[in-house]
Amino acid sequence: MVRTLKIIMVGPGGVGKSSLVRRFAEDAFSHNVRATIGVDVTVQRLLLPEGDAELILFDMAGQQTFDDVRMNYCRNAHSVIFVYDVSRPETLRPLAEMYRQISQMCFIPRGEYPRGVLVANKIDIDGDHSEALERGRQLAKLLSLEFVMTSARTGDGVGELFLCTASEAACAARQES
Ligand SMILES: Nc1nc2c(ncn2[C@@H]2O[C@H](COP(=O)(O)OP(=O)(O)OP(=O)(O)O)[C@@H](O)[C@H]2O)c(=O)[nH]1
Ligand SMILES: [Mg+2]
Repeated sequence: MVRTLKIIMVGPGGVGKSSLVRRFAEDAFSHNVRATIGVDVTVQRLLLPEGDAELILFDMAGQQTFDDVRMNYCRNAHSVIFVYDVSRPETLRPLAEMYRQISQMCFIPRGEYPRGVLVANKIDIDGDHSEALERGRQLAKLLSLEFVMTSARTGDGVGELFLCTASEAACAARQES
């Protein structure tokens, strides 16, 4: 049986959400990417230890506020990918508020908390990212999210990210059924 898993990706504008999806789905990367408008949906098969899964990835625009319409895309999500950019540590801060909003509108009403992954992206960019990484790790721990470091440019950590997210989503789907 193929399990359908709904995954949403959120994070501030330009942190690399769409680039991570592209690396995963097409094994490609570009420096010239348009900012997402609304939401982009990508469907991708993945083999998990427990069987075949079909991931439906909702890649949300980062530059728009989380209004009710956008929040509707989050309904019935099995897991959430929260992305920040280690070269712009200020992109971590809004994730706590996004977590709160998504929890309140989509997960708490059905008696759950969001499961998923907090992603430190752009680790290929030169510089000392130790503080940005440590703060990300701490926030992930606080929110009971997995923590994964990635580069959509080189592909580092991208396979691990989607495998980890899909496993979390499969766990949520099992509890549902
Ligand atoms: N060096 C580097 N650049 C990256 C990486 N991921 C994304 N970028 C670049 O960062 C910019 C923004 O990437 P997007 O994938 O459009 O970011 P996004 O989070 O989808 O942005 P919105 O759609 O506006 O929310 C682009 O120029 C990408 O090429 C990465 O891992 N390393
Ligand atoms: Mg995008």
